[in-house]
Amino acid sequence: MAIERICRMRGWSPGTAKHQETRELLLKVWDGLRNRADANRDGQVSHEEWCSMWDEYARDTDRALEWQHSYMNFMFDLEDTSGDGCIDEEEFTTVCSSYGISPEECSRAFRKFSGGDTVTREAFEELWKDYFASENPDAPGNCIFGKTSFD
Ligand SMILES: [Ca+2]
Repeated sequence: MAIERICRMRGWSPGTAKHQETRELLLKVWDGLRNRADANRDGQVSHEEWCSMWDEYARDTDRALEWQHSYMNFMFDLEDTSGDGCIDEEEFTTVCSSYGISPEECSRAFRKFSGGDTVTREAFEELWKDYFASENPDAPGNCIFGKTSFD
């Protein structure tokens, strides 16, 4: 479902190279996730398994698993729709509002984590670590998926 939704949003039709690439990458992410997180091997990742996996990541963000790194790069490339190596506010709002978050909230989120500038891959990586690892509820990285409040 994620593959189809993402490809539809970006206009990548089945059979195109981008569609194929996205499919392969997301399946790799899913395999990596399942190998690491599905502790009881039932083919599903439970809420508990998901949290325990990211908790382990949070204890040492420099030792991210390969799929976690691929996932981070994938999200960056997804949001950098122009492909110029920076995410700007318009790109971010377009992509995140397609998940059902209001464009206003997306803009607020972007301004909070970007400090008003565009976001490079290096900066995104630091924000990503914050999102999963920071104990600070006000860490800018908490907004990288477009939400600004978490209740
Ligand atoms: Ca861009």
